[in-house]
Amino acid sequence: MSDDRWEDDGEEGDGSVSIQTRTRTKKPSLYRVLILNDDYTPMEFVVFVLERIFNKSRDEATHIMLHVHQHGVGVCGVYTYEVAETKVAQVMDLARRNEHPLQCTMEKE
Ligand code: TYC
Repeated sequence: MSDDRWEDDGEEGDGSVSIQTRTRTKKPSLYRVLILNDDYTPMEFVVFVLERIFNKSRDEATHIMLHVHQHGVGVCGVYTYEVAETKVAQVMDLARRNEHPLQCTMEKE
């Protein structure tokens, strides 16, 4: 058995000693979630999205929004695949429902 939670000296209780194996856990790959600039989405809506979906403070959200407005693209956060995918879908859904062309994508870090 390989379970990293307990120390195991290999003693089986009957005097025999098992061969130790260790299964190393792999760190998951991380993905950047990016928002893209456009000419139509209101700045206030982008700030709202960053607060609501990415848990940013108003100051952080404003900073990221202005960065995207000036440079064309910016990082909202870095997450595991499933979390990043969910956040992209949430942003796209919120944008679509509010009829804004805001675009959000993800890329491997
Ligand atoms: N460029 C938009 C405007 O001037 C604001 C904006 C910022 C839109 C960031 C999208 O990801 C974005 N209203």
